[in-house]
Amino acid sequence: MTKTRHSHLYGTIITTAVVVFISIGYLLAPWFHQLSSVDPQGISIAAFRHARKQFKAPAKNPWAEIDEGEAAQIHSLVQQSVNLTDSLNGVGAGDKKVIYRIETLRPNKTDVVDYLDNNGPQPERWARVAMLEFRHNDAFNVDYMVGPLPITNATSMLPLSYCYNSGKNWVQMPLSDGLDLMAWALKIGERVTDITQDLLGATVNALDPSDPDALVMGWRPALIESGRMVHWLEFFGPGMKSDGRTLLPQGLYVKFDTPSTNHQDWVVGQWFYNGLLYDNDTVLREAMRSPTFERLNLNHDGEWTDTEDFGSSMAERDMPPPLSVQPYGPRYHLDRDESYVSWMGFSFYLSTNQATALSLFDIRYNSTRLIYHLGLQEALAHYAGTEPLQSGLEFLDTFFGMGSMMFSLVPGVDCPGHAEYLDMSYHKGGKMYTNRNAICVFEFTSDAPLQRHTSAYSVSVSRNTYLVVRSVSTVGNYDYTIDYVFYLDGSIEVKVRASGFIFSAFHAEPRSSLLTRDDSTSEYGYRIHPAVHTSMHDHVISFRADFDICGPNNTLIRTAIEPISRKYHWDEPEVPGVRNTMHMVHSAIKHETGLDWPTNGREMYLITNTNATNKWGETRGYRILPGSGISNPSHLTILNSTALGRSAAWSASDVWILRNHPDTEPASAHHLNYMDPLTPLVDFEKMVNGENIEDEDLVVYFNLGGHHVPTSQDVPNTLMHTSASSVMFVPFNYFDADVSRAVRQGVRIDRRPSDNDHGTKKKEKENGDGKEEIKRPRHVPRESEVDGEVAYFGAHYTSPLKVEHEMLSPDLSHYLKERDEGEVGGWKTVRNHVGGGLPGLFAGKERGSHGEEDGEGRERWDW
Ligand SMILES: [Cu+2]
Repeated sequence: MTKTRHSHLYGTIITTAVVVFISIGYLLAPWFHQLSSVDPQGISIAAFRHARKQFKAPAKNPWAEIDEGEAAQIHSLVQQSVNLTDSLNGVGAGDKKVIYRIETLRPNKTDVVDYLDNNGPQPERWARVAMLEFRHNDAFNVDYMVGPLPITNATSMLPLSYCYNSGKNWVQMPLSDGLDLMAWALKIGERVTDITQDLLGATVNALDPSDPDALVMGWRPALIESGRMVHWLEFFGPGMKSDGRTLLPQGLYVKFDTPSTNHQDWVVGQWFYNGLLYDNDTVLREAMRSPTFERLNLNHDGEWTDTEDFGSSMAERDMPPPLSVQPYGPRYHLDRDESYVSWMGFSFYLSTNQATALSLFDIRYNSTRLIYHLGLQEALAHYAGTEPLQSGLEFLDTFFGMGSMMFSLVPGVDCPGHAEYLDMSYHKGGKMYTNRNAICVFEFTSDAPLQRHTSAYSVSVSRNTYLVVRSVSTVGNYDYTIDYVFYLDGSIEVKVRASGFIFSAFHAEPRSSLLTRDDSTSEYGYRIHPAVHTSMHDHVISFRADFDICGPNNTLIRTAIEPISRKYHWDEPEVPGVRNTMHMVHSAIKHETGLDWPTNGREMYLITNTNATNKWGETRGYRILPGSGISNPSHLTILNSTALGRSAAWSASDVWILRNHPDTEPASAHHLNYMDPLTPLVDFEKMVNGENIEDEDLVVYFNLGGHHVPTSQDVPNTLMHTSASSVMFVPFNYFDADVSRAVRQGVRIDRRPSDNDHGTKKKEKENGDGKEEIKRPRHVPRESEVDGEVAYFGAHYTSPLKVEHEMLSPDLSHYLKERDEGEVGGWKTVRNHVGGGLPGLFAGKERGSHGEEDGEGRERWDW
């Protein structure tokens, strides 16, 4: 072997070794039995395993959630100083303050960047403390900042308002306690037992909310204004088994007016039944005595609301399905202490929040930051309908806690059997809660290849393996599965899939009439049961992406793909006039604005750094575009929603591009906007104020979701593949070429007849066929890669493996349990203590606990 040849081969081996080292995990030895300590390609499994075990984040996670020790310190500090603190009008006799939430106040971007990029000091750690403050007849949620931590003499407690563009640090709550309202509602319900028994065939049971035969009352605000709230309530049918309460509206409604938090001021308003308003229950009773009064069909719970069918059997169902396995263990690296992940060139930190669930921070590719922050902001579901409950029904789900409702995932089903899990911990009402296995991380190989090509000489195909970070937020009737997906080419996808029970409308149909189709009611949905209608609604789910493409200063380029008629001199004389063709038109967006996804994909939105070019002189950037799903993610259909007020202006467009003020405008929303829609803490509309956005730090807000018009196929549950939407960030001249080439795994198969087959190749070589030489790949596969005419790039399985049963069907008997350290082999149950669904939505719904305790042993509505 010549020196040159030797050097080349040496280089190849080094390169290949590095690539293989990165791309093959030989971990989790318990799952792997057949492999010797050194794999066939000469890579030490032990070394890889060691490296993975030793893996450490490059820095402390600056966004880590407050831990139990910190929370306890803060709690006692605030308790000591609570009477001294007064941001409002003074504490008087009978007034009260309750510590509600303690969580991390995320540090300023400038401080974090200095820490991560310039070896600057670790950013100061501060907490956000939310207090419930009761003053006379009014209730307030007041936000404070406490820091720096750990607590010393330098630690102070200050009003937190710098990150809210209202300038306030408080929200007046229209109710001091939602459970009070619910209890009152049940009392009113009991007062009309004769009416409900007659019309609905059942009664409420205020004494036993778990009574399986009792009616419950669902609720929506008709008006929220300066501490006043007007509510419409509807009776819903009994049905504890399936949790399908939202499928059981019964068509009797009552209005409540609560002008203050004082019960003495509360007034029962009109009643509504079969399209008619009744001034009070007495008037309704009188009407019911009339022989012409029409009683309507009812909805009864039954098998139809059950999500599961354990009874049916067929040969195919009784065979287990194909599943993903990971016999050598994961290939990503995870530092659990810092919630830091690295995979195939990507790295990022994870951070959780009670309202907004999971966020990713400092997303880098090959150590270069792409995105500083990527995370959920708010999830809106806005309904419409012909009856009082549905007509203005809207939910801003962070109010209920998209993070605290990240319930435990079910291994092997929510995520593949080989996934790893992280917990979600949070401090509320004086207690630390942990949702076990709330986040899963796993690699998955798609059924479809990443790349392929068949040439005359060979076929080459690469696997599409990607990394997923997943969590599910179950907010009442709906389950949102949120994925952050990383691809080998540097692409990132954010995807939301919804499942769970729809919130249905009552279909008013007299009992005397036959089941007929009524065109007038198909304006808002479709009939799915004798007295149930689906209710059209829009899901608009806001995400924030703080891009830093080759540095913080970026420009959004809008590249239009347009038809054009142009004359080209070479066309003559055959084409004497213009040629009808197309071209691109590039323009920078100069001012903050909202954009919609262009029809026919005729424009590309590119986040670029106009000062950074790739090897070819082209501006480096990432394209933002709708990804996979059922359709383009949509914005809210309703214009200037009466119900939303100013609380969710971000829902009006698909995408927003804003000048980034990461410290003073860190979010598009606040989870208490729901309670103060006219003067919200964070008013997104104010953030879009025409600032110049060329060559500035930019932030992109984009919406996922869609127009959901449920049909009979949404019963009993909406299916995820019919309700998925995603947005992708795809490198766009960011790299010099496709970077997945270096990390992907696949195979090239020589399609030419082998030497043994008629000696064709030998003849070609002998003939000195130059064309053949040029066409042949120049990479000389190592011997270990070559199996005859089959050349693998990256690793592949070389021998049979034993797959542990645990990977195929994880042991779920430990679900919601954790090992009791004091007892060998003992498991103790840990429940997700989150109040059992959606307190405040239904009175009488929950089995057991309604909500959190307020620290005085009293149950309180989960604000
Ligand atoms: Cu929906």
